[in-house]
Amino acid sequence: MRQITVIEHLLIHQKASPMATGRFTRLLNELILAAKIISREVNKAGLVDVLGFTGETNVQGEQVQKLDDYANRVIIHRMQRAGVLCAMASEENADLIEIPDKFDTGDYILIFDPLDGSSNIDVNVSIGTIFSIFKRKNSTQSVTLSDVLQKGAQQVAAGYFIYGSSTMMVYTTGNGVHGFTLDPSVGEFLLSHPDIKIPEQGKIYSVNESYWHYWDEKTREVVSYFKSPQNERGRPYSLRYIGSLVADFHRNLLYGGIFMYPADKKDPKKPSGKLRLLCEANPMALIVEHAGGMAIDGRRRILDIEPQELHQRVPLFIGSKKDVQKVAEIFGK
Ligand code: AHM
Ligand code: MG
Repeated sequence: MRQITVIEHLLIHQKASPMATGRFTRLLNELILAAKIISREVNKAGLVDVLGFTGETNVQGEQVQKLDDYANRVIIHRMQRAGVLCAMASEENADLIEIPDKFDTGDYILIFDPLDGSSNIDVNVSIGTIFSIFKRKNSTQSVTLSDVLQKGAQQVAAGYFIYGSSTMMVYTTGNGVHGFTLDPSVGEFLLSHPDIKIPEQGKIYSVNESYWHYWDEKTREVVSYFKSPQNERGRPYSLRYIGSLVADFHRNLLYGGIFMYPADKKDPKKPSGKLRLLCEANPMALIVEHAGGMAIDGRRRILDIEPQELHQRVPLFIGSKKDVQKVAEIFGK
């Protein structure tokens, strides 16, 4: 069987598309290389203790960094030099990341969460890198925050890397959702899940139910629906919650189901839920919609929300179409 890499797939399937420009291919190539480096470090995470790298420096005399910080640096370092971006935004950086004058620039904007779910690293649970790509609106002036604060529907591509039992890349440029698995022996992501479609109705609900007491009545009604033997499915959905968005989303994308991170009152500083619109909700929403699913904040389509700030948080209900429609129905009553 012919093995197809991400870039080959992009070129074969999008010949007529503006995404098949050398610049976009370059962007994706650099991002993939960054993810391979992160994947290698994630896979070695457990060895740090075994090998006795307990102090500030490792045997090479290098600083031992927290993995999320490491992943952030790898992506920024590589992507600043790619010559195709005008700015980046990371979950780990408070402000826009500019491209230094000494490097070439382009019209693309990259927003990313370098290592989502990183609190799970020490217990060998899957984590991931999430990315969202826009084009700037106006290329004649210097880049500003308003170039980055575009609604999710304007994304030209989005995806994630999951560092799990294998490392996978799942992405869309608006032409289907495709999954590639890293073959460590050849060092390439090879097409393993072409044209992913999420089942129209799922069997799984994923939510941190311990926040029940911090939820409003509608949210409780939503969660009660999925647990109820009297729901439209006629039996309770199974609860699966890893606490790692990429892993929870990826499972539900393939098996069908709904992931929820509702607004809650547990932290008065974050009344709109925990997940970030730009680097978490938007890219997952683009993927789910192109796989036939839906993503809403309860009432609004995630991709239609006009962002007001870089690190804006948003309630998220995402997954199989019928399940998300049910949430919209309950919130709309
Ligand atoms: P992080 O970006 O700081 O890693 O937090 C995001 C993670 C998501 O991966 C996951 O869905 C969520 O936090 C879990 O939060 P909670 O522990 O409140 O259920
Ligand atoms: Mg995150």
